[in-house]
Amino acid sequence: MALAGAVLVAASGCTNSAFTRLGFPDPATAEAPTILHLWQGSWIAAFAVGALVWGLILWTSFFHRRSRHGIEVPPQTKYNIPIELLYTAVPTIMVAVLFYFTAKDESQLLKITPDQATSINVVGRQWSWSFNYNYDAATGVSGQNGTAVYDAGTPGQPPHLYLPLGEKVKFTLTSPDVIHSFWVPAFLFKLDVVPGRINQFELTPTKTGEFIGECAELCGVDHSRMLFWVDVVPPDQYKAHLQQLQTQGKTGQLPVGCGTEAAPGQQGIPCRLGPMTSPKGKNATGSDGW
Ligand SMILES: [Cu+2]
Repeated sequence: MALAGAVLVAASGCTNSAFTRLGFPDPATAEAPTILHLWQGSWIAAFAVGALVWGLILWTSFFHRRSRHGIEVPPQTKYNIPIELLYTAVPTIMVAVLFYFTAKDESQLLKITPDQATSINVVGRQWSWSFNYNYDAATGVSGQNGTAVYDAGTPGQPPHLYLPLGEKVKFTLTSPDVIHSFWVPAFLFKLDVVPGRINQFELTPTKTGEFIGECAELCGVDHSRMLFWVDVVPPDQYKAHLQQLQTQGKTGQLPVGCGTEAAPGQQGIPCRLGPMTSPKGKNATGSDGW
């Protein structure tokens, strides 16, 4: 319990050191602290349970060890209903508490708001990434109904995903082949990229820099090379990057992987929004306006 208390004091303070993050990277988005706190809370709960179990083990080892002289067997307890009920109730309560905090944070993190300025479609494919940036050529900024520009990588040349500092970005994840997972460790966030399904989330980068991103779902022979870079830059540099993509001729969007974009004569996998974001579902590519 003393150890649990020490962790509680150390981890719940305002400081954000490598020790109190318990192995997590320094959060680089406005949403990441929520995930960090869930992680720290889970560790505090685990340490509390661990301290209790270690205490009981030591207690029985010291105070109920076999006596040096006697060979008597201590009283054996079998079929004790109150203890059996306790064994069942306590783990159920523990799982319920962990589930409650996880579900609470998850629904907050996956909430989609209507006011984000930037919208990016991330396509995970065997074995690299495409990024379709929503982009309005007329105003030079990304917008909900503007022209899109794109960028794409290969296993040998990981692509760069540019993000504007301090601006909320909506991500739409799609896959044309198998399940991948979009993971940027510095964002403390990971979400599966599932064929036939549209997974969405939002985040607001709070630190400039170049961060590594990777696929976190075994997806085939070159899975380990399915890397990308995340460049968080000031908004004017972000705009300049999109303009640069446009001058390179990378306008329009690369295949999203589902919906109306199947090859001629083929039936595309329908795009379906998850039940969390839309109970009715949506069928056509781009119908939610990325
Ligand atoms: Cu993958």
